[in-house]
Amino acid sequence: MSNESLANLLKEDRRFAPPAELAAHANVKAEAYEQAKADRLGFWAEQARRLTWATEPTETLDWSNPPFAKWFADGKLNVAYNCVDRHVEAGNGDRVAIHFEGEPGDSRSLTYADLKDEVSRAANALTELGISAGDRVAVYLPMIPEAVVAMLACARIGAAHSVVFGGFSADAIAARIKDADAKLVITADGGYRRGKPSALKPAVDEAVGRVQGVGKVLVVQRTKQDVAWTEGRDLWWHDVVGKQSPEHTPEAFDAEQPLFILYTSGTTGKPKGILHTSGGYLTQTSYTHNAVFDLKPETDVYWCTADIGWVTGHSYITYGPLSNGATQVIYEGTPDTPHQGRFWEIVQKYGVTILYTAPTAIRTFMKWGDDIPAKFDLSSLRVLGSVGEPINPEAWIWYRKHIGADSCPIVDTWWQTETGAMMISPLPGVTETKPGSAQRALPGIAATVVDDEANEVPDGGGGYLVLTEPWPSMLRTIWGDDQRFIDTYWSRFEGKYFAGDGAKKDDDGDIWLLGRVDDVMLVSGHNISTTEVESALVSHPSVAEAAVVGAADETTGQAIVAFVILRGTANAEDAELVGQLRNHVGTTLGPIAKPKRILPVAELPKTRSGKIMRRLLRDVAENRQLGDVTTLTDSSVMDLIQSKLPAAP
Ligand code: 6R9
Repeated sequence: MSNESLANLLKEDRRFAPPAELAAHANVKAEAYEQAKADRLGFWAEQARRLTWATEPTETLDWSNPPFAKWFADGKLNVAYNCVDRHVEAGNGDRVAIHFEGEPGDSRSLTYADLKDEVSRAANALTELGISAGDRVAVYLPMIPEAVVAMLACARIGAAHSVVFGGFSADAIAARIKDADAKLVITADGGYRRGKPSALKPAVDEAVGRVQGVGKVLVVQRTKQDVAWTEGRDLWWHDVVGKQSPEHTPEAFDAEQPLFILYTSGTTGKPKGILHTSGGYLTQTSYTHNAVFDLKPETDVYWCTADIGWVTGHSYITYGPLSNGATQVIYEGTPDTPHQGRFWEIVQKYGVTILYTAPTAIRTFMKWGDDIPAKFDLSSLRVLGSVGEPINPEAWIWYRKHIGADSCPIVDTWWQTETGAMMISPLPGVTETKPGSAQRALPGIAATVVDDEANEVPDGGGGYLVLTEPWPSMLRTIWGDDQRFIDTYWSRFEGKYFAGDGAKKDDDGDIWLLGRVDDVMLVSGHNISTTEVESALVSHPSVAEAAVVGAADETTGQAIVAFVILRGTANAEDAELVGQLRNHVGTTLGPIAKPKRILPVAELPKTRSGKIMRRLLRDVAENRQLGDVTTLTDSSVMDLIQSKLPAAP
């Protein structure tokens, strides 16, 4: 972004009060903000008591060597004990921890007692395979209960896991194994995706062949497809884990014991290994999961549709929900297999009460049509969550109306791999929500928006999102690269964490996220957010999804180019419609935001976590060779887009 602060174009006046019944019994009330503000560290020390510690911490934050934080450093705990054993000891062993729904329709439920046995067996197996505290284990699995068991087994013995999205290439796996120096890989023969078995082990075989140091590969049998087998290296999970004792004594580790490394791609250079540790991370994932979803573990059925390979799966499938003793659904497959109502069928089947999904999924459901969710009983739902990208106001309204019976509060949760847990979000029993805004920092969190000179912008202004105080689940460093940690996050504005997102404050001081700073467009000297133009396009009845980029332009510096997916009956060849869309953006946001070109496409390039990869669209719009496509869900999408394009003027 240049010196001009981000223009504030979108006006959104719709407001939704929390349902009275929910507000009356909410886990967290409005006072929490004031209490946490009055004594921030005291607030987090109190939240740490949600956990069971082998040695209670007396210290809260050690910030003597910023930006390297230590939280609860003299405390000791076992993360897996907190997620499993203590619920069994409290008499809740019969409560279902995981309702697993496989894509082909197979299902099984694991109680907390079952999970304790499984995690203990897996922990014993890891020990037998020579893994000990401080080692790293790579995990490359489909969305099956063993993914959660593997993560918890690592945590239980003090080893750090590094989960790699199932479906990432051998290159990506090899780079991650190498960077973290993993000694063991846990994978599966395959998983089910889009109605058929999809192999996982070949990519691991290729990756392990290329790097040093991986002694064993532990293989879960999921699809029973044929696999190549390296004797002496490959072991079946059911053989090795199956024969172990279900007894395992959890050892207490320091609060700062590494828990996991998770790689984020970033825009350039090699992926960053984001390091999270134990006590602070679990405190904040547990607190936010309880507060933001108003979780009632005795009665709620929670479902987060994320993949375990994304931070959302780590914090809001494994650690947050299980530390809170929640009952949750895990679904293996895609939302359109075997039919486009699969998600709603699952909500109906298990009586899901809390649903946490991504804007990309919501926009897809909008495109498929209102009639699909209408066929199912969704009346169990009471709180809806969104994560991963800014949610366009129209998608927010659709989610509330067609999924949430026009009454469920929506919590739009802003956070990152680096933050470890939610940072900015409404509270369902407190906040009067605004479609498209994540609104305000959670209790105990300090976030604001600053301009180029690090000055806080006034209400109504736009700029960069920063976090101004350390928080318990913050990344501790980039694995093996402290300098890159400092340079990337702590050097842009002195003493503040730079999130890399553009944001604005509205007249009430509420925060609206406007997309990655790298994506902000500079048109005739005005900084314009991709998010606002996309939201304006999505608010037109003919548009289901939109991705907007700035392409080099001789006259205006950059020109706005929009790629749109049209809804059901709209015709992509209709030149008049394209004119209408341009005018619609003009009247919604102002003439400066009118796209120069609008290109109807069938699909948009997305990462495995559902984020639109605007970088690739910019390459297309500027007639350049495509950059790195390895994190795309489906790389054929780009061929499709390029083949449909008229030659650039
Ligand atoms: C949890 C996660 C982080 C980036 C983040 C921002 C975008 C996530 C958002 C959101 C607006 C939200 N993002 N949630 N933008 N509103 N509610 O997504 O982590 O994969 O590391 O991505 O995602 O741009 O900086 P991660």
